[in-house]
Amino acid sequence: MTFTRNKLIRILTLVVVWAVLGALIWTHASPSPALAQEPAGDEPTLSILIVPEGDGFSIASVGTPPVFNVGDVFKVSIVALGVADPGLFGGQFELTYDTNHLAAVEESLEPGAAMEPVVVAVSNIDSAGGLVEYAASRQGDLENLSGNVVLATLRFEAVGPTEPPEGQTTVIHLQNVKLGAKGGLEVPVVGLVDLEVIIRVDDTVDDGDVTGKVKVEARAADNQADHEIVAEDSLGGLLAALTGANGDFLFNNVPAETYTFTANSPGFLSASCAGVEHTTDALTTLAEVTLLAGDIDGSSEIDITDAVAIGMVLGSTDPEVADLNADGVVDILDLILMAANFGQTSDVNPWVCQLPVEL
Ligand SMILES: [Ca+2]
Ligand SMILES: [Ca+2]
Repeated sequence: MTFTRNKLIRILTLVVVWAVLGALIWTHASPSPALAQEPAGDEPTLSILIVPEGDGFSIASVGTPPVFNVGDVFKVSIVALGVADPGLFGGQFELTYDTNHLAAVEESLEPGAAMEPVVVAVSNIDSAGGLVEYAASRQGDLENLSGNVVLATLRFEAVGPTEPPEGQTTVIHLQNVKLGAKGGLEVPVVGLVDLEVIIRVDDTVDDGDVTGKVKVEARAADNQADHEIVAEDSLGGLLAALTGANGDFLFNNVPAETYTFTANSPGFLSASCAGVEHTTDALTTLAEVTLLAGDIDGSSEIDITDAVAIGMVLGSTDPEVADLNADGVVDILDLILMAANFGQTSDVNPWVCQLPVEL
């Protein structure tokens, strides 16, 4: 069966969270290296928990640590568990995470509902450094909160696998925690419980392909081999493909991403198409493009430099980039092809690879 896939929120059932919660409470009451000290009295434990959201369910496997697939997005709560009298009015914490495996989702850091109305003093996500900073207090003449208090929630995307080796985890780590009650009284915290998750590459579903056609001016329909198409994803990853004799190309098993496709062929003006969303299991078909003749030096503009480059090899019967029409000689016909496009640039000649959908 097919689950709704990437970019959708991946969910645990309430049952799972209660299992995790139960395990934490059990841990709290048992000798465990997870806690630096035994609970003494009524001090709360600050924990990072995965929370259920929506009605979907597609976590790769249930258990501790939870397992996600690359591309999954999951929500966590930072929860003060077992807050007793006098209660809690505000808190600050930092989270660190490994950016090789996880990305905090921009704008997703929010106060817990019970904290409202709330004054948020610090709410930062440092995506490059893998750091989240948060500090917030309830606002006005309100009561302290007790029990299990959600300070804040936040979404993470699983961006890189932790396996192999099997069972290897990545940690979302709590640090610099301070909780307080009304009147500015510090609430001691007895233990900080990090969240470990496993991230896998989901190899149960084939990625979809990307196909299309690239041609160049002045050459026969069956003489369009070896034009290069480069696909660059949003993180700078590159894929490349070459055209066959009729200009058709195929990228096999392309990860779901947003790509910029650029078509190149020596002597011709390159053309790019940005913002192409490729979904995992679908075939993406790009509209055909014909590259303009004359950019001999590959500078993305056709200008006097290209004219000079043709002039320097005029009459040559050696294989030359300047033999634009591929008839085996560089001559006036190639110069005419180039001159007709004089002044054109890649910027003003994009590859319009996604045509509007006709209704
Ligand atoms: Ca040029
Ligand atoms: Ca020629």
